[in-house]
Amino acid sequence: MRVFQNVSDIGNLQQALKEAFELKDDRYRYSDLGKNKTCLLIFFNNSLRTRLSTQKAAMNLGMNVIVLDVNQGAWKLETERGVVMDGDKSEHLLEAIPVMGCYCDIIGVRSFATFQNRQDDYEEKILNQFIKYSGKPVFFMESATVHPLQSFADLITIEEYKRNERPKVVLSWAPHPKALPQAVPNSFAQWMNAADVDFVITHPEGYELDPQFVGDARVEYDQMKAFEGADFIYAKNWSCPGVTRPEDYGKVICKDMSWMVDDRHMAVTNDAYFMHCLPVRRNMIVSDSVIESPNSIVIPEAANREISAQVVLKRMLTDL
Ligand code: AN0
Ligand code: CP
Repeated sequence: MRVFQNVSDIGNLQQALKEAFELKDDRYRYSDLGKNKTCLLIFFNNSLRTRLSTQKAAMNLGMNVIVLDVNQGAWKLETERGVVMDGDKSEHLLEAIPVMGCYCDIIGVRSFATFQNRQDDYEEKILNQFIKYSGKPVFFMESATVHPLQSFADLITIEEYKRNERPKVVLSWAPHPKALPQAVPNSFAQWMNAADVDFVITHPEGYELDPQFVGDARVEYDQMKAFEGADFIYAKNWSCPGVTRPEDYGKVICKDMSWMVDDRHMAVTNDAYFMHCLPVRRNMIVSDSVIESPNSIVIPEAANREISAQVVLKRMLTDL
C-alpha cells in the first residue's frame, strides 16, 4: 500500500478485519518487520488519540518514530506556489515535503480543512503534495476531507460489538459551538457504505455531506425516526459542507440543542451502543448520562485506533 486515504485502499474489508483481529490478539507478532525503518508523523493540527495510537502501532512493529508538530518549532510554511515570500512564512511546502521524505520510510500527515476555499479542501491540496513530493508512502491522519484510521477503527469496533448479522448504524449530526471539519462523517459514511450494515445518516437541513461520501446511504431528517431500532449511534458534529448552500461552507448554521444525544434519543433505539471518535464536548454532543452509560463504547473505540494504524503500517512496510 502506497497511500491510505479511502476505504478502497484497504481492499477486501473482511480480510482487513481478520488481519486486525489477528494483530489485536498478538500485537508484537511482527515486531521485526519495522526494524531500522522510520515512521514520520506530521501534525498541522492538535491530536491526542492519533498521535499516541499511531506511535504505539509503529512501535509494536519495531519501527522508529519521529513526530513533528509543524506549528510548534518548525518554520512557518507557505503552501501556495507563486507567492512572493516576504511575509511571516520562512519555508515553502515544496522544499519542506521532500526534505521530510529524506528522513523516513513512511509518512503520516494530519492537516485539517481550513474552510477558506471549498475546492482546495475537497481537492486535498496539501495531502496530494505529500503524495507527489515526499517520495514515500503516505497515510492520512485526518486530512481536509477524510479520517480513514478513525473509520477503520470504528468498523473494527462495530464488528466486535454487533449483536446481529446486519446491524442498523446511524450517523447523527449533533450541536457544537465551533465549526468542525467534515472529515470524520465523510469517512464514516464511506466505510459504512462499503461494510455490510444498514446505514442511515441524520442531520438538520443544510448539513448534507458531499455526494461522493453519502453514496447510497439513506438520509433521514427526522432524528428520532432515524434512531428507531438502531444498534449503533455514531454522533458527530460537522460544519456546513456547502453542498446545498456553497456560501455557508465551513459555517455553523444550526445550534438546535434538541439534536444532542440524550436518554430520550437512546430510548427509541434497539438498546444501541453509543460511539464518538472523541474528543467530545459533553452536554453539547452527548449528555453525561449517555456517555457514562454501559452502552457507551467510546473508550474501546479509541483503543482500536492502535489496531487500525497497525494494519495500515504493516501493509505499507510489507510493500516497501
Ligand atoms: C476534530 C474534527 O472534528 O475533525 C478532530 C476529530 C478527530 N475535532 C475537533 O477539532 C474538536
Ligand atoms: N479521534 C481522533 O482522531 O482524536 P485526536 O484528534 O485526538 O487524534
